[in-house]
Amino acid sequence: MTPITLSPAVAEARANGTPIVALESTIITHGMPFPQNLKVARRVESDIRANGAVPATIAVLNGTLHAGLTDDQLDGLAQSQDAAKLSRADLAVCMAQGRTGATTVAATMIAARLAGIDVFATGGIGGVHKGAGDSFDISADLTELAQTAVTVVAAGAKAILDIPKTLEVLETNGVPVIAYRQDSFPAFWSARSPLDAPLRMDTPDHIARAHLMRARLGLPGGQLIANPIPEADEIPADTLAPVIARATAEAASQGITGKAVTPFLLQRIFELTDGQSLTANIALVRNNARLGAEIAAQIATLRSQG
Ligand code: PSU
Ligand code: MN
Repeated sequence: MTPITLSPAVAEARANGTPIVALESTIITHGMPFPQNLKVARRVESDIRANGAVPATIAVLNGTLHAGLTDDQLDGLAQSQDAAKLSRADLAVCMAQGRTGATTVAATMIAARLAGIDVFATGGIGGVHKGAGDSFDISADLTELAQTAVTVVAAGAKAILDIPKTLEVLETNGVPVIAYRQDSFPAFWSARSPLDAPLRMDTPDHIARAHLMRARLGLPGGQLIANPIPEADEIPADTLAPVIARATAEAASQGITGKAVTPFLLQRIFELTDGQSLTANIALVRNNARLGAEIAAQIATLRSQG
């Protein structure tokens, strides 16, 4: 038996071919503070429903891998102080020990594939950290994109990462990086970065067709759809640059390493901007959820046409 438990709503959607969008949970436990994290998680789920798809938030609760959480489960996770951060390496260990953990982009992709879900929406992906030449800190999200066939909608990558190196690693791994309706690779809080994305698509239909074509070609990995933050919600890169520099320097001087690096930086940036970064974060996640629902709907339509 497949080791994943579908919520009744997700199971019904699977049976009927209704579009589904997977959501990660590390953004809830390690990406935003309570209670905003719970509010955003609920809001993003309702955005997906409003766009005709079923949300499937992924998490491990007491050893069980879930696709689709009840509101009580979501609430419990948002308030939990000791949920682990689960990437590819951690998933089986957490389940074997009967523990609770939130899934990163990598682990959410693994769960989505197991649950038969094609599309996953989040805020930002992990990538190659600044200083990776010394630290070797490269997120397992990048290699997951190379091997797991899920289309991931994100707002590009945060400037806490080395964006040129992140794009190089994705290229080496054969991951299509597709900017949505613009040429520039978006930089999370800013709609544009100085770099162009290698690919561009302008419609959910084309993205859905490329997703299905990869399967027909027998290509194992996913696609990264880089969806820019709406311009009204942007924070200029200049405003955040000193904040990011300070947070990165603090991480180094405090000896933060491994999987603690990204949560540390996200938390410090939230504090150093008095929560301003969160408003933009919420806007871009909701924007990604909407596009994810549109892509999932197109995939469902194309499948039903055979
Ligand atoms: N980047 C963000 N927001 C996030 C994360 C990354 O802008 O919430 C989270 C995601 O869950 C991502 C994970 O998969 O951090 C990457 O962690 P690491 O760099 O340790 O692989
Ligand atoms: Mn890392």
